[in-house]
This record gives sequence, structure tokens and C-alpha cells, in this order.
Amino acid sequence: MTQPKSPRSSPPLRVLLTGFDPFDREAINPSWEAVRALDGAKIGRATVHARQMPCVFGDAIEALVNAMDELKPQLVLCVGQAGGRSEITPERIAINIDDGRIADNAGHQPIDLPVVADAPAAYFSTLPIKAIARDLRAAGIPASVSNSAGTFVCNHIFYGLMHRIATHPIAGSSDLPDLRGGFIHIPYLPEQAARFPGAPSMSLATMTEALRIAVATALAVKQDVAETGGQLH
Ligand code: PCA
Repeated sequence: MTQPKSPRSSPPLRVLLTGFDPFDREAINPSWEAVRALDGAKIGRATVHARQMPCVFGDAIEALVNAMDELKPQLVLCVGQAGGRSEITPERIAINIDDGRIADNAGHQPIDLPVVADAPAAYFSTLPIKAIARDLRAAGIPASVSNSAGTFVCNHIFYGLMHRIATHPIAGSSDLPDLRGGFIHIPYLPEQAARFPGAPSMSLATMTEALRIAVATALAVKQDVAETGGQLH
């Protein structure tokens, strides 16, 4: 009797998703709530591994690099809260500057220091940010490309991620040979926005679904789409 031929299965992929601790007197951070809701989720042939990062300059990058060393992911997506934004915003660029408008969770407030000394001024995300924004909108979720991740701990970890990828290229699977990474900012949760009348917010279920779509698109789209994500100012 001949055995049914089993299809040659592709190797599994690992996705590292990170969110942050609450900061700036908040009790909750939507980035961690949405990221942890996806821990263990299967997206295509990838498994999501969620990790919480401290909202502390320096420590955040150390925690990220440790998680990358442990998991050896093929895709890393860091997520943070951008209170006041109304949309899911994949970030285009990480800049080599720390300039805290507020102190971090350890009380540090660096002003005009490089994230990494003697390193490039900036790195671009290697995620298909425009395809992600397109796919989110197609799913009925407001989204746009952002051209600045700010100068606080989110830009800091984003820069640390891209610098790590640039300096430690890790061969992934044959069809995803390059480790890719990027950052997405997400709005307040409704319970946070309720304390700031007029502030926009998005439900946890919508933001979790948005991150699931972002990961699926990042895994599927190798070459970003050419449609504008620019702004006049
Ligand atoms: N948002 C902050 C840091 C942590 C977070 O969730 C930022 O945008 O820099």
C-alpha cells in the first residue's frame, strides 16, 4: 500500500511582537494589551511571541535584543502607544536621537543624545508600511503611514531594532531570508481617552485585529506598494 504523499512543509516562522509598560501616569498601555492578546497566535505559518518592554531608555533596547537572541525571529514588530493619534500608524523612519519631553519610567530624560553613538542618522523600516496601511483600511480600520515616531522611547527602541538588524543580519528561512523589522504606533484605548475629552481612541479588539493584519501583510508582501504615504507638513 502506498502512503499518501505528504506535501513538503515549509519551516515554521517566528514573529516577535513587543508592547510597552504603561507610562506617563497611565495605568494601561494599549500596545501591550493588543500585543499580548496575540501571544501564541498562528498567522499563516508563523507563531507570534509577545514580549513586554520597559518604557526606559537603554533598558528597552536591551530587553528587545535579549528577546531577539532568545527567539531568533524572522519578523520583529514593535508597538507603542501614541496618545492623540486617531489611526494605526506604521512608522517609516527611526532617527538616532533621544530627546525626552517627559521622563521615562526610570526617571531619565535624555536631551539630544544619540540612541547609538557613531551610528547612522536614521534607518527606514523594512516592513511594507504602505501595504500595511492599505490592508488595514481595506479591513475597515483607519490607518496611515507616519513619518515620525517622535524622540521618546518608541523611536529609541525602533532605532535600536533597526540598528541591530543592520549590524547582525540573521538568515531566516529560504523564502524570508532577511530578518525584517519595524514599528507601529496605536491610539489610546477608549478608557484612556475618556480622561481627555476630545481625544480619539480605538477599541482593543480593533487594534488587536489591526496588528494581526499588519503581521500577515508583513509576512506576505516582500516589495512595498507604490502609493503615497507622504504628508505636506
Ligand atoms: N509610547 C511611547 C513610549 C512607550 C509607548 O508606548 C512613545 O511613543 O515613545
